[in-house]
Amino acid sequence: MTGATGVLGQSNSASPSYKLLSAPELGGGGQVGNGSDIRGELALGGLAAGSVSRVTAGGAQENFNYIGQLYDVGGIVVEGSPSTIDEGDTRQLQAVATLDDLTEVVLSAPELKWSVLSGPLSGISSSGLATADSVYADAAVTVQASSQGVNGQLGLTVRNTNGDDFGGYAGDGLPDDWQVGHFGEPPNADAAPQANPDFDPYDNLTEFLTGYSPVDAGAFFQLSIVDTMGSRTTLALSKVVPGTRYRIERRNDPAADPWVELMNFTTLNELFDHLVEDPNAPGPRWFYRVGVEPE
Ligand SMILES: [Ca+2]
Ligand SMILES: [Ca+2]
Ligand SMILES: [Ca+2]
Repeated sequence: MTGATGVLGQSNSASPSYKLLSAPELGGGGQVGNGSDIRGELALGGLAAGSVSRVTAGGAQENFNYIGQLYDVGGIVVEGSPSTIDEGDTRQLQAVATLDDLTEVVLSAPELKWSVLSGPLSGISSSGLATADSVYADAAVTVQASSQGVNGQLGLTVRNTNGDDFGGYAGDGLPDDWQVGHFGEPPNADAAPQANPDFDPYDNLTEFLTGYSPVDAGAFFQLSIVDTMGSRTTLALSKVVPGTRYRIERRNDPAADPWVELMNFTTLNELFDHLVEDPNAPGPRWFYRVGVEPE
């Protein structure tokens, strides 16, 4: 027998002036006693009603149920199903102790202590309700339940169900995992959509939409004319990526004409040096531009 025990009054049970009565009204964790000279704290509050005995004087009632069971917590198993939590959501956890007589009891506060060992949980309530933080990618967490110096642990996964909700990177139109991958966890002003920390021609949002690194001054989207034959012009887009819509526009007089859309398209695969043909370019000179937007 080691450690604290969960039953009080056992030393008094042999006294002729006391009787042990079951005490279902006590619930878990309460302080019980006979009001004068017997008093103790339950060491573990999750025992089912009726399994904790109360010492009382006089013996007005004799509803014997369980008396004087002694136990140690041999092990704790933490249960929670399913083992995934969507970010921002909650999951009810339960800690089950196996006692040294091989019975099992569900533990509860205050004898049971919850803690988050690692991972993005904002906390666990005293009743075992775990709340997941926002994440930028699926993330593992480990929770622990402790009682009487015995620990039980459980691994859970917080699922990333919203790609743009992570801390200081939330709601800015850039995927949080892309921002964390290039700029680390927030806050980082360099990660803002309109920032251009590599001082190339394009801001971060454009770099993302065109599939280029926002931290490499030598890597950025380029549009070029690779061939002209009469009114037929071939354009090259340095790279096209899935998830982005490309819009090709043309005009003749940059001072007077509006841009006219020639085509727009998306791609299923990342392609380099993607060629686009304009078969009917008018006039002695003309200009092109390409716009990008989320697909
Ligand atoms: Ca998220
Ligand atoms: Ca974001
Ligand atoms: Ca840039």
